[in-house]
Amino acid sequence: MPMTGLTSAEVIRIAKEFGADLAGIASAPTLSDYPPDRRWPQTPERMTPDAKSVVVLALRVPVATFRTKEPEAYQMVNMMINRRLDKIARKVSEALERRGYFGLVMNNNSTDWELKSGTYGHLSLRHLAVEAGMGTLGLGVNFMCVEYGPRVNLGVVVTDAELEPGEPMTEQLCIGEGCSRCLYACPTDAVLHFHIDKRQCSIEAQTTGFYGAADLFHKVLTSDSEKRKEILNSSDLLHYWQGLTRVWGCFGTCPRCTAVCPVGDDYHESLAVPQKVIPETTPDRIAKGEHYKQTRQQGDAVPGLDDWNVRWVGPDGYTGKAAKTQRRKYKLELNAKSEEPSS
Ligand code: B12
Ligand code: SF4
Ligand code: SF4
Repeated sequence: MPMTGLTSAEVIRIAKEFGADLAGIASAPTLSDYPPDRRWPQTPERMTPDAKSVVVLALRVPVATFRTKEPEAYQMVNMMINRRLDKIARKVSEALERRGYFGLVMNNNSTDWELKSGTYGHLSLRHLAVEAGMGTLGLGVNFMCVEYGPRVNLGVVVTDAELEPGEPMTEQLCIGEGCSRCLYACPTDAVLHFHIDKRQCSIEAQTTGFYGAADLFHKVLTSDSEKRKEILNSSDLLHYWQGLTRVWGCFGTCPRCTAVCPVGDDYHESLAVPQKVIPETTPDRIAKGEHYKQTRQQGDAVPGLDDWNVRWVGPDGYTGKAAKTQRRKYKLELNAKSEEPSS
């Protein structure tokens, strides 16, 4: 047992009191031993050699966001949630300091130029959440938990407090290739086999993100005056301006893979009906899901499920146990609600 006088349960309670929907603890040495991609290690020891534990915070994305026809609400809410996570993280950091420890709040959406040309964060928050025992990674590597499926954003506080870490789940929460709903819904075919095509995803998920902005500058610099005038009058420029001034469209602009994922109490309660049909489904996408299913059944090599990566997907595979427990809990809650006296 760690000898800190501060327990994980206390820290988790504090985080929830400050507004986190879920919280967990990961061990810094374990994170250093198991960096998600060994070529570019995203480890707490790079932040500070004194790191002992990492507090992981999660805020759910309200379901209403996935019941609108246009993605604007999701874009807005994503920005708000990440800022709210920053505030909760700061409060957790202050609470840790009051107890004699430090709490280093990390930016929850920036990337590090030193790590794979600026495509990886200083830490990989999804992997931290898995290490903290809060859930597992899905087919398109979204982090998912029993309560809200993949509809959560994450924040992080690195600390020198030695806290008991959560136990990573060994059961895969993602239903897997037999479901493939995220793959069917993805407008840019970015969902791979427990992996993601980041360039393709960015087209929809970062409409005014780095690649979009760089592309706009490139066009302006290399165009003749007529073409420049055209660019100045185009919607591209408006989007870029909105991205800069309203932090809108820079990231988190595509709700599709998260909206349709059937894992999560929130899905059963509020999304099963509106998200049942996936209009983007095509025969090609169905065939791709079927191909992934066969590949896995035959035991063929899948990089996303290799000996290293399977750790975060769930080494026991999908057994349905977590889903059954979830449905039972959901039914009990529904029954309890219906038995409540009406006022
Ligand atoms: C860069 C980034 C992106 C990039 C790249 C995503 C990525 N997978 O890395 C893009 C623009 C594509 C993106 C999109 C989205 N993102 Co984003 N993103 C980040 C960011 C800033 C860093 C991610 C990172 O460091 N990844 C680390 C690498 C190691 O992970 P990886 O590339 O997935 O590698 C693993 C697998 O792919 C697998 N693998 C499988 N096959 C192979 C093959 C090879 C050769 C290799 C090397 C690996 C590999 O192995 C690796 C280890 O497990 C984080 C914030 C943070 N600091 O964590 C947010 C973050 C991950 N994003 C988030 C969100 C909300 C999204 C979107 C849902 C937003 C949206 N809808 O518009 C989408 C979802 C797309 C998806 N299915 O992944 C949330 C996570 C929410 C969740 N529940 O998972 C985060 C944590 C932000 C936050 N604070 O909440 N994101
Ligand atoms: S965020 Fe959109 S584009 Fe990216 S993987 Fe999910 S569905 Fe595809
Ligand atoms: S939609 Fe299905 S396949 Fe995709 S992450 Fe969710 S459970 Fe897994």
